[in-house]
Amino acid sequence: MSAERVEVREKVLSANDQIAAEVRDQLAGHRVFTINLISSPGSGKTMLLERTVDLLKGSLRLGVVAGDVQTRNDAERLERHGIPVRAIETGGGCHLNARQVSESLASLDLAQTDLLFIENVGNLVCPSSFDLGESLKVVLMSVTEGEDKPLKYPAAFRRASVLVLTKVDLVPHLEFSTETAIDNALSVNPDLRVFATSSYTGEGLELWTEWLSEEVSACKRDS
Ligand SMILES: Nc1nc2c(ncn2[C@@H]2O[C@H](COP(=O)(O)OP(=O)(O)O)[C@@H](O)[C@H]2O)c(=O)[nH]1
Ligand SMILES: [Mg+2]
Repeated sequence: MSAERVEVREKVLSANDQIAAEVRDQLAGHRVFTINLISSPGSGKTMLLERTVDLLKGSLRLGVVAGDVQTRNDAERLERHGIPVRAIETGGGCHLNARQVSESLASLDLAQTDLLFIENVGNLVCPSSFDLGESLKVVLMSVTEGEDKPLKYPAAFRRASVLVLTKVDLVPHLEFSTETAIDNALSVNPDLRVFATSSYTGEGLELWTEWLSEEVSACKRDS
């Protein structure tokens, strides 16, 4: 990258970081635990959210900000589950930025929200560089993507606190080693908490939603 391009990129990132810090303060003020979901397109982010919302909406007040390059499809899928959802269409952008999230939050009732999910644009590279003011990042990886994705796209795995391995129901049909995939992810980031899930069979979703509930409680206690 040329020196000029590096300078422009750094300016964009620092402007984003400033807005992200404001978003983080705003969310902390309302004690909203916020998750930024990152993965390649089709890894199962929206379906995981649909299942998660069904399991948690009786006990927690939920909200979703759903980003995509184009269409409101994901937002519409999630709205059917009876929770507040805001869609962001980036119109070509390969990631969400903090300003877009900040604008979406303006029309959400944060005082009535315990847990907010941000579904980032499907992309394993760009979203990991842009802080959105979230409490933490969760990276998803489906078993159909191959075990080496953490090695090829390390930044997303390094910056995440949690890895959700998705579509484990398909493992019997694939040449895929769950153990190797998880070892690869842990070699990039030994602190990753790992959940192996299937939104089709429900495997692993209880552990995932229990962990989310505990984090929400900790967020209320600590702030
Ligand atoms: N077999 C299987 N397919 C899944 C699972 N979760 C999602 N899918 C499928 O994967 C595709 C992409 O899912 P989607 O949630 O839209 O992914 P996103 O692009 O990351 O939001 C859809 O065809 C889903 O039916 C799963 O747990 N098992
Ligand atoms: Mg989606």
